[in-house]
Amino acid sequence: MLLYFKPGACSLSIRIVLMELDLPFESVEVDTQAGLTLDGADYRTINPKGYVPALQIEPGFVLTENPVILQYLADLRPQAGLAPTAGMLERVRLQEWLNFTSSELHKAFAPWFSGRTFEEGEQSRAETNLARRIDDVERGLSDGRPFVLGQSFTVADAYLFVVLNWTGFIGFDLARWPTVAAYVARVAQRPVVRAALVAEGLLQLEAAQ
Ligand SMILES: N[C@@H](CCC(=O)N[C@@H](CS)C(=O)NCC(=O)O)C(=O)O
Repeated sequence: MLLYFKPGACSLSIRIVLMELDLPFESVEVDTQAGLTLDGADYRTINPKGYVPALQIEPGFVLTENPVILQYLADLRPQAGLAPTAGMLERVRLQEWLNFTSSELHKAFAPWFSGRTFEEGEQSRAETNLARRIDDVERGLSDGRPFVLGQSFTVADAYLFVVLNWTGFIGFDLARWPTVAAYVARVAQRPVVRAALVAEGLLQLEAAQ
């Protein structure tokens, strides 16, 4: 498989899951602004939508959309337990978290990643909206569960962690949400997550050991 990614972007969750599942893959970095892969290909010929992630499953078959790729991968190795079995209520709960992360939390970061500077009042509106979505995560984890579905790490945690980790990039302090802050720290300690961060140049190798 071939992963098209941008360091630290939501495509990092696909890398984490590929590595958690020990699936062989290669990766190609994409400059989404320029619409080019780092090896010089026109990225729109690979993913006409222009964003990452894209995962080439086999020659001629490219899958896009983070929540879909994550579930596809989890279902390749069901024994790893990264997603409950399709058809079970717990699987629907996983999809609920994936959709929330994608359409609510991820998109709440969009104002910081738009490439333009904030206009008057815009940043505080964006911060209020982001805080509301982080409130939702705090509430979802408030019974003390270590991961979103309970005791074990799933693909929903890979995606949620990557998105929450952007708070560090934009300087948004998680101190108001102690459960969320502890969750991010917990997932960041997973050896595979640390290795994935190293692979994308987001963590020094020595710090990961
Ligand atoms: N709906 C898409 C959203 C993907 C997305 O927002 N990708 C961002 C990085 S996290 C991106 O490539 N942005 C660059 C761009 O849109 O040019 C998915 O779930 O995969």
